[in-house]
Amino acid sequence: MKLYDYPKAPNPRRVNIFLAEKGIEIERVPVDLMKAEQLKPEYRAKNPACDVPMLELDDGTCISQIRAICRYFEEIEPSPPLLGSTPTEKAQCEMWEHLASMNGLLAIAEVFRNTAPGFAGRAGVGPHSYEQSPELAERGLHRVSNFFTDFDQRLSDNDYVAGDFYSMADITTLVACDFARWIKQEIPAECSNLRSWYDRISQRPAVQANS
Ligand SMILES: N[C@@H](CCC(=O)N[C@@H](CS)C(=O)NCC(=O)O)C(=O)O
Repeated sequence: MKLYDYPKAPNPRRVNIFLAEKGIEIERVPVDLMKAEQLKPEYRAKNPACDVPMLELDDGTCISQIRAICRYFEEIEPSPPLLGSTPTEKAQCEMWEHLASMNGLLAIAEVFRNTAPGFAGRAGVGPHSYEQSPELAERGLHRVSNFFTDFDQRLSDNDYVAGDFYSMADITTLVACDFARWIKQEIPAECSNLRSWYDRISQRPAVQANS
């Protein structure tokens, strides 16, 4: 198996923390996003979504999209469980991981990709070209602010994002909090629940090893 990776970017980091938590070692193939290697024909033939990370199995099957990649590893290496253990936990994990992706990571990406000069004409991830939109960037900033307050509320009576167990929902939320620095945002001082959760989760060895 090979993991096509660009560890400096937030989305590959989610899988790298996930694998470190499970103690899985895997061959990495670097895909340099700064050189647009994700758009090259050889890579596009394996992953039409033109993004990283991407997992290539020994039989040549290619799996992109983080949820699919993590699902695969959870099935082949169930311990420790990172996508929940019971039907309820699994649903809670999926629900909160989805919310952290949509309202955290994607809101931050909306600001970053619609303002950074290097992303002119590349405001969306993937094979298609999109022009930058200042309105989307402005709206994105409001969304990021709401992400912080909503997740602070969630953590006011839960030890972890999905409930009382550590999961992929925590990994995605932590990566979103760090990614927010790329747009000069950080967890507001008044979000004390989110802040103390962040301090606790960022001490985990798997997170430290991928910081
Ligand atoms: N929805 C994708 C998101 C992956 C993604 O956005 N990856 C970024 C790096 S953080 C990427 O490959 N960007 C390529 C580009 O900017 O063209 C997933 O779940 O895997």
